[in-house]
Amino acid sequence: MTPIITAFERSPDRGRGLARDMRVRWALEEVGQPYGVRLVSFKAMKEPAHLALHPFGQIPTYEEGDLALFESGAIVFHIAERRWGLLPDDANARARAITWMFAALRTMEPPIVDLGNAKLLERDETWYEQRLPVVEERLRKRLEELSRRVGDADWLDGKFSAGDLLMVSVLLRLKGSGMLDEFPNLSAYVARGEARPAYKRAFNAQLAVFTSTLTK
Ligand code: GTB
Repeated sequence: MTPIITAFERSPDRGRGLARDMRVRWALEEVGQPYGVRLVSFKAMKEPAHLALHPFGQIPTYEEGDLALFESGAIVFHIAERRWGLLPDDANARARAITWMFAALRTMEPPIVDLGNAKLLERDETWYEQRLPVVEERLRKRLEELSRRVGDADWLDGKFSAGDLLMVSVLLRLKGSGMLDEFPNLSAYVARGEARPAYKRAFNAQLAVFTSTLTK
């Protein structure tokens, strides 16, 4: 059965691949699983049909037969569990890869989202100039720690895994902020992720959605 995911009808990132359907598309491409996409408007996301799939009225969702999932991390994990290519067979290596999935989503993504939100939503606040360096410093500390661990390795723990897929996905949101450039090994790590054929296919697919909306 071909899984169906949801994505923004008009992504606010203008096709830069920063919305969270991108990581699900990438995972599906890595394992060679064809998929369909249902595009949803901001209005439709808050209506009962979509809320039945996603209690918080967001994208992405994932439907496969009578299974419906939400949360990009859970969806990537499901894909990685069901199909070969994103999690090692060895039990300990698999547990470590899953640990990196959590690290990406729970340790790295929150300060990255905080920085984006501060710049996007808090610019006009009187306390913005005081808060921004605090948010940046908190994130910089995490990046330093991650950079130290990655060192000159290609991937987080041996072969590319779902942990790398999620880590690269969350770090990509820093492109253009200048913060990733402070850590050349992390920039190179992200570039290695972007160079993967599966990443490129996923990126082009979500970009095609944006470019098609330009001609409508
Ligand atoms: N924890 C959930 C998950 O990982 O799946 C979070 C899902 C989520 O945040 N979805 C966002 C959404 O549906 C889209 S990805 N937002 C609509 C809403 O909440 O009403 C977040 C996102 C949006 C836009 C950009 N951008 O423009 O750069 C980047 C990321």
